[in-house]
Amino acid sequence: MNNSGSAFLIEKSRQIRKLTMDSIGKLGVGHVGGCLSVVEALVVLYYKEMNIDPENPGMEGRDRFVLSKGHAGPALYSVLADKGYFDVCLLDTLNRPETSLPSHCDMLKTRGIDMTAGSLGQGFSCAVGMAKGSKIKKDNATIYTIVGDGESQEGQIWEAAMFASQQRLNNLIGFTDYNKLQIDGSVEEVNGLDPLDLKWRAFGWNAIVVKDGHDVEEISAAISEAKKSDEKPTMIILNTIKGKGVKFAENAGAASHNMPVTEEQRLQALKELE
Ligand SMILES: Cc1ncc(C[n+]2csc(CCOP(=O)(O)OP(=O)(O)O)c2C)c(N)n1
Ligand SMILES: [Mg+2]
Repeated sequence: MNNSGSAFLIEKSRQIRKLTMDSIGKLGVGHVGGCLSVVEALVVLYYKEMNIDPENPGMEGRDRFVLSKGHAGPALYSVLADKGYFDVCLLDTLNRPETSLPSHCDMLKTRGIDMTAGSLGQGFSCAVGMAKGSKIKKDNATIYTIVGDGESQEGQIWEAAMFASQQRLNNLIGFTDYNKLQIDGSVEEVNGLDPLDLKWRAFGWNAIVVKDGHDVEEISAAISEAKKSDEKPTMIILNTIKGKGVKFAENAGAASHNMPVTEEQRLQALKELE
C-alpha cells in the first residue's frame, strides 16, 4: 500500500482513533470529542505532508506543528507513538501522575511536541511567531497549526491573525476544527463565527473551506492549494464532527467535550472502530 495514498491514510485514521479511545478509555475520562474531530487532519499532516524525522525530533529546518487546541493532546500522542517518537505502551500512562503525556500538550514533557498549548489562543500566536522565525532563518519550514472553533472566539487569535498577514507569512497553514461545538454548548449559541471564511479573508488570509473535514483527499488538496500561496498565510476550515467515529461521543453533543468513558464504552468504541 502506498504509504501516503488515500487508502493508507483512511486506514491510519482508523488505527489512530482506536489508540486514542483505548488510552482515554483506560484513564476513564478525557477530551473525546475534540480528539476524534482532528484525526484526519493529523494523519494527513504526519503521514503525508510534514518534513519531520521521528529519529531526530529537533531536526533543523523541520516543519512544525502546533496543536493550539491543546486539549486534543491524546489524539496527537497516538500519532506520535505510531510514528515512533516514543513507545506505544506510554499511551497507557496518559494524564497519570509523573506521565510524559499530560492531557494538554507540553513541549518540555513529550518527545515530538514542538509547542506547549492549552490556554486557548496562545498556541496559535506561537505558531505565527515560529513562522516569522522560519522566515528570518530562511530554513524553508512550513508551520502548521490547528485551532478549535470555540478557540476562535478568543481575541488573541485575531491579533495574531493580523500580524501573520501583515508579515506575509505564506509559510503558515492553519486549520480550524469547525466541529460547531465548544465546552458550553454550540459555537453558534455562545458566539457565532459565520461567515468564518470571510472573516479570515478580511484579516488578509487565504481561506479554503473543506466541506468534509474527515475526507483525507479534500484535506490534502487544500494543503496543496495553500502551499501555492506566495504572500498570504492560509486558513483551512475543516467542517468536522465532534466525536467522529464513535457513536456515544457523536451523540453526546457538547457533553463529549471532556467526558467519562466507562470500560464498557471503551470496548464498545474499539469494536465500532474494527
Ligand atoms: C484561554 C482559555 N479559556 C478557556 C479555556 C477552557 N476551555 C478549554 S477547552 C474549551 C472549549 C474549546 O472549544 P473548541 O475550541 O471548539 O474545541 P473542541 O472542544 O471542539 O475541540 C474551553 C473554553 C482554556 N483552555 N483557555
Ligand atoms: Mg469545537
